[in-house]
Amino acid sequence: GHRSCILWFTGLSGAGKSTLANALEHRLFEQGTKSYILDGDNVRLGLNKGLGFSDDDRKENIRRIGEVAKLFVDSGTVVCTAFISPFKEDRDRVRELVEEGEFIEVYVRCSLEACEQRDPKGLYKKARSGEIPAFTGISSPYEEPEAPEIVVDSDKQTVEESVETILAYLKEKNIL
Ligand code: GGZ
Repeated sequence: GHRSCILWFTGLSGAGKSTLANALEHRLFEQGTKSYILDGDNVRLGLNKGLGFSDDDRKENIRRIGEVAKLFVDSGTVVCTAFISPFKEDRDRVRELVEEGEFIEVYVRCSLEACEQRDPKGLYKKARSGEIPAFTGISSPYEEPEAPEIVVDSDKQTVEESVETILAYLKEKNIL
């Protein structure tokens, strides 16, 4: 058996949140742990269709995701969320929704330079030219976590190393 929790991945666009969440889910599946990923693909296109990238919309985006994540915890699932979630206050509010120890903030740290170099979708280029307004890291803020449970340096560690770091934390806390 295992305890359920929220693994809350936060970081810049292109830092590797979804990649890490997917690699982790693969490992959890292999060991028989029920997990689920909430990300832009299944949330921003559905439940949160209609929300954009203003400060207020991001806040509401994160609030709703937090509530959904809480439901997953209630159902006994390890839920991984992969959203920029740029505002500390909004992340802290999600933390307050669940029991002590059930909210695990995973800071996927990566320099803006490295994210911009990767630019897998060409969004940074568009942000620089002004084609995309209020882009995180360029024209909209990202507030770094002050006391995340886990930090992974995605511009220095491999995906596998980062996954091992997260698994080790979950085992140490008797979640797995
Ligand atoms: C940041 C944006 C923006 C703006 C579109 N700012 O790399 P991606 O493409 O796949 O991930 C980014 C995603 C961010 O959505 P989130 O729901 O994670 O953001 S937040 O937590 O702040 O609500 C990026 C794309 O959407 N995208 N416009 N202006 N990212």
